[in-house]
Amino acid sequence: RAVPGVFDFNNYYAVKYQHSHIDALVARHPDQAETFSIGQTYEGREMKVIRISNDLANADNKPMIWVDGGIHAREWISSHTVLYIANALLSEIETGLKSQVNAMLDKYQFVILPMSNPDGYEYSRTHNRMWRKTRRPSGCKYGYTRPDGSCYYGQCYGIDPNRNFDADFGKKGVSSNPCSDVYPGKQAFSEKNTQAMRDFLLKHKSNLALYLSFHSYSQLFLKPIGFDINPPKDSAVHDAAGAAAVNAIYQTHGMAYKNIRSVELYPTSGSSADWIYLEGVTNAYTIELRDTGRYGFRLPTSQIIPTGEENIRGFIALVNTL
Ligand code: ING
Ligand code: ZN
Repeated sequence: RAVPGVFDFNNYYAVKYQHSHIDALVARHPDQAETFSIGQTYEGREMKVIRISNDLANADNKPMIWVDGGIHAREWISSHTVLYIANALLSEIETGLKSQVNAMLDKYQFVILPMSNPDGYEYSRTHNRMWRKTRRPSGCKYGYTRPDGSCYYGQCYGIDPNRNFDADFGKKGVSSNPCSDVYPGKQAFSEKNTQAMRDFLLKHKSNLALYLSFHSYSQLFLKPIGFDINPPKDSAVHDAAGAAAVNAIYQTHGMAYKNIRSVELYPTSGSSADWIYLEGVTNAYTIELRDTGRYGFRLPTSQIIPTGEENIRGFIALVNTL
């Protein structure tokens, strides 16, 4: 199932290698794939997407499906699962799904961002495996800044990108301490990586059939919204979409993913899915991948392929509810 000479899904890879894999995929499928950057990060890395369509010249005639991963640095499985989905859409792998994949390509174009927080991911690879946030200096610990601007208790780094979107910004499931893992930033979209996503998604929002964001871990299909215990007006659509996805996932390897509203996990403000939902995109979801805590963020490489296998099937089932 590995991609000979190009990418095998038995390892976690550096950003550079993930990006060159996207280039290799595009080179192998010039009439079905293209790549471009939607912006740069604080440390200057590209926000590199792969766009997949069977009618690239007129791709905007089809409704768009957006998939992202890697928004949290330590959730390594998420970007690799998103790359797995991109490979499956190009029938590099999962050739048994070809007719279902091609049926999706007849209806939709796919814009895929495997690595939406590359600065944090590289920091997690090289300095602190449990890093979650971006890497921009964010303020002083507990907010204690000297008059000259220096810090009493130390400099903090990073903003939680999944608290940095403009949805009930700064209210729930956040901390005002810039050193916290859930520091949302001074204002919504303070980070270059979330700005890049905002600008691209807003430009295409009227054409967006699905927004899907992969995280880990806990095995959950998370529906809007995170900051209100009352179900939103589209909850029947959401329930059906989630049921289809978790059922297809379960059929693959017997892994149980729960279908819940994100507020039922814990209340949160500022998530990407909630923001795009409030912008009018009805189908906006987050999937928390394997596992349920045994390995947590340090999911063994032997589970990359099975996680990909169950999630391409969940993805197809989800798209078929749209
Ligand atoms: N979990 C998500 C988080 O940002 C989430 C859960 C997703 C909440 C979407 C609300 C909306 O906290 C992880 N593991 O990051
Ligand atoms: Zn996450």
